[in-house]
Amino acid sequence: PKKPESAKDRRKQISIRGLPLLENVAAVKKTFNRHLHFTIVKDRNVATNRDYFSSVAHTVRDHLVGRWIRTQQHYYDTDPKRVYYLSLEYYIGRSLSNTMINLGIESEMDEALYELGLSIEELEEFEEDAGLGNGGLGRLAACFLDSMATLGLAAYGYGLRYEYGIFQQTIKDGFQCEEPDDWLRYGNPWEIPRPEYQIPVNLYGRVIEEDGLKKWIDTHIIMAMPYDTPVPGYNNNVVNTLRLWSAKATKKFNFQFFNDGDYMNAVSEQSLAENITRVLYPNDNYQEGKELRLKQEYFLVAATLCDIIRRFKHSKFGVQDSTRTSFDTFPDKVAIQLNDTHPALTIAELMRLFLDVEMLSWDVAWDITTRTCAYTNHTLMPEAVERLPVSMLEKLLPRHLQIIYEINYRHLQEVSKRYPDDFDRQRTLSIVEEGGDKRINMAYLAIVGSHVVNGVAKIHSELLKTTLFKAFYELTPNKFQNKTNGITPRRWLVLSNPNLSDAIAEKINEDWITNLDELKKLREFVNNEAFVRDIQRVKQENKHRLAEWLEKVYHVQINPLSIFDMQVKRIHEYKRQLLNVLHIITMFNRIRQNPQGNYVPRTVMIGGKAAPGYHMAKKIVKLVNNVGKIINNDPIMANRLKVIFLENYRVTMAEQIIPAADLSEQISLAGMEASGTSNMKFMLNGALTICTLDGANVEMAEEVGNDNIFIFGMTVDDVEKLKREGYCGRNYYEKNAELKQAIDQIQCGFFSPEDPALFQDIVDSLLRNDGDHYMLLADYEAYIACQERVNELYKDPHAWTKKCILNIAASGKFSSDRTIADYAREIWNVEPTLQALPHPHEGRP
Ligand code: B1H
Ligand code: IMP
Repeated sequence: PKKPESAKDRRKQISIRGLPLLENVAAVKKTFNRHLHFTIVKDRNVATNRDYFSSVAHTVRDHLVGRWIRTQQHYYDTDPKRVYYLSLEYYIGRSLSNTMINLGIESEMDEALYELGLSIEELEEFEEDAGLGNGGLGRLAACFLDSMATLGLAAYGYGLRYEYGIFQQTIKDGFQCEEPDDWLRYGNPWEIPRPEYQIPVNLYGRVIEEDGLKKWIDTHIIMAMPYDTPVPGYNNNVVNTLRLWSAKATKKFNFQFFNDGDYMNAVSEQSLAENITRVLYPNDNYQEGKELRLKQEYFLVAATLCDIIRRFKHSKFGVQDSTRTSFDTFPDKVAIQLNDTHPALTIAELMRLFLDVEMLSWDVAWDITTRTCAYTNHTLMPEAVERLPVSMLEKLLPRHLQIIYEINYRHLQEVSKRYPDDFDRQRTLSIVEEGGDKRINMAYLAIVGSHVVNGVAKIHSELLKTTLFKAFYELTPNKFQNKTNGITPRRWLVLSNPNLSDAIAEKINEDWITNLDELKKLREFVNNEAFVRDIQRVKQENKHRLAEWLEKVYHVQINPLSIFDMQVKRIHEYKRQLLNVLHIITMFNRIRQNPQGNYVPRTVMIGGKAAPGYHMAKKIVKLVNNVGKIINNDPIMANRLKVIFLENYRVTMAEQIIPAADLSEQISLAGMEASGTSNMKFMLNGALTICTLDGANVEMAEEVGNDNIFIFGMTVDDVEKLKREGYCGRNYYEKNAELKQAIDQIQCGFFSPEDPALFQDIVDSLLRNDGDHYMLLADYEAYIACQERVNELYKDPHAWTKKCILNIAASGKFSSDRTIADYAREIWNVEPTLQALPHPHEGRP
């Protein structure tokens, strides 16, 4: 058989039809050598592979620059409505491959490096992930940036430049350890610092009144220093900007020290102010309520709004005038999207700027603010709702607290007009929560201050209306919308799975890259035996590559013919990794009980980070590792069952493993996962899904049909009903012998002989009366039965692969291009387009 083409070869074929242009290859080589010499300042005797990576990155960056400047110039000239995406997280991962793909220069780069005796695939490994996010919410923001640029929107991402991103997870003796993510250590070739555009941000101080005007005085000032990162669209010459702020002490920092002559203290204290953007909070779906976090949130909001207003005022408009003085057109020229409540102080800060700085009346200011802002909710989990102690706001942002009180006062006046004497309802609708320590409910502030509120999957958006935001829905039903999440097909298919991309392109060309609905055309080929074999071969190649890597890293023999069963996501009780473990233990016990039996072999992979302060999540990590250790060393399991904990799961690892998956585990308790997005990545890459009817799984089933997805367990209604009737985990435990055996093994230390009581708290969480909030045991039996259906189908590889093809063909809805087009038309009132800007070497438009 002929040697399989490398991943790169295949990607090359689809990213640009035809061969690399020789003059381009020559130019690339020249530029690369120039950067090695002038930028990195090394010669080839001393240059390391990391230096070569840097040189490649700078070479690629050069191709961005003209397009970037021209795009921004174009926005200035045409003054379209700007879209601002505000997020505390951007989980970007690497940028080199993605940039080359979007610019269409992959084959030239590859050829040039080959001629220089270098392998681009090897060099890519030197790029650190930009891990400025926790999980789905941050990755969604990154996919949105890609789609906004690809759809030609005049969009900007605004966020924080954390010096340390999400921690690096290492596993020591089965336990999770955290190490700081020093991602900037070797520099970041993609960012451009803009020290000349620093913006002062105020904190603390007090409010006085002068001539009827409020003044916020005696504040601490911290400078926000912008770093710009280019965001290229796919093949359209658009390059948008992601602007990340970094905290810098002011030049005059602590001048009282200077007056005392304590120069050393004054300078060393500067780093305190700079702590604001030191590190990303490592919590997913959990609100910690720390002062530093509030500072981060306000720092982002204040610097960003200052920039937005500056750009609005200076934008070219009409004929000659250079400065806008009226804010009447603000909502027509500016859309601000709040990625959850984390930047919700936007509402209060915009009001402060309009009232205290621009001197607008309250009514005008409020009208502009609400028509500009929109809020996306990403979770129903009560512990993730941001409720800021009033005492904290009073200290850090006294003027904003006043404004929030005033917003609430006027809001409640409207409420009492609508519902006179309904004091219960007035309390429910209050932004200020009384009792104990007073708090501000940031979700309520975001709703009141926005013209649209959206959830991230159909079921989630419905639940918002009937549960968390019921009273607000009844008050303003027209505000509420749904925007089902999506993923960018550039990173999650073209980049991560070149083999599959190629197989698809062979049949339906490559329009799907920017119009994912085109994948529907693959349904025509589901009975095309050659195509089925092709898809099967691609998956098998991907699995072989992963198996080799796993054996190298974990020293575990992997059966590449086994079902590659993956659950990769943050470790959280509601995501129910424990249910997966109960299935693993059940398989283990069945094989042990009857070693002669015929079993469909499986390799179960579980990966994800536990928040460092989340005790139960960390115990789950340890349990998975311990169960794996016992099973993987049991000769009876041989090549029938293996369990791998994927250490330090992150964007780059997702790209490597998802293309090799057969089975995607999406088993959260119905009603808990707002959407999920890894579910979509697996579907697009030809895995089948085992899932509950939660989040976007519901719509995936709708698109592909219930026969082509493995659905099990309670629905949201069933969960509701069971909660009402009273759930008791112990009943299920007593009634099901296999379940009882599995739990008993965990309890008695079968998987932790060195410390038999180690997992007592896990068992308690399942069996205690007030434990098991996520009703694992109620879904256990259905889950096991469903896994048996999975095995049955897997025995028929042909039937299995056909379903994979139908899944790929049905995944078009889950492109973030579709999601962004919906936001654009239904929230931002701008029109998406695939129309390219002129190439930078061509004349102006
Ligand atoms: C999601 C978060 C989140 N929802 C608080 N909420 C955080 C909440 O640091 N914090 O305080 C961080 C993250 N993350 C996820 O968003 C949902 O759980 C997923 O279901 C959803 O797919 C994703 C994107 O919408
Ligand atoms: P910003 O980065 O959005 O603030 O916009 C700055 C961009 O607008 C610059 O990169 C220029 O392309 C463009 N721009 C700003 N001021 C002028 C001007 O006075 N004349 C022409 N273009 C301008």
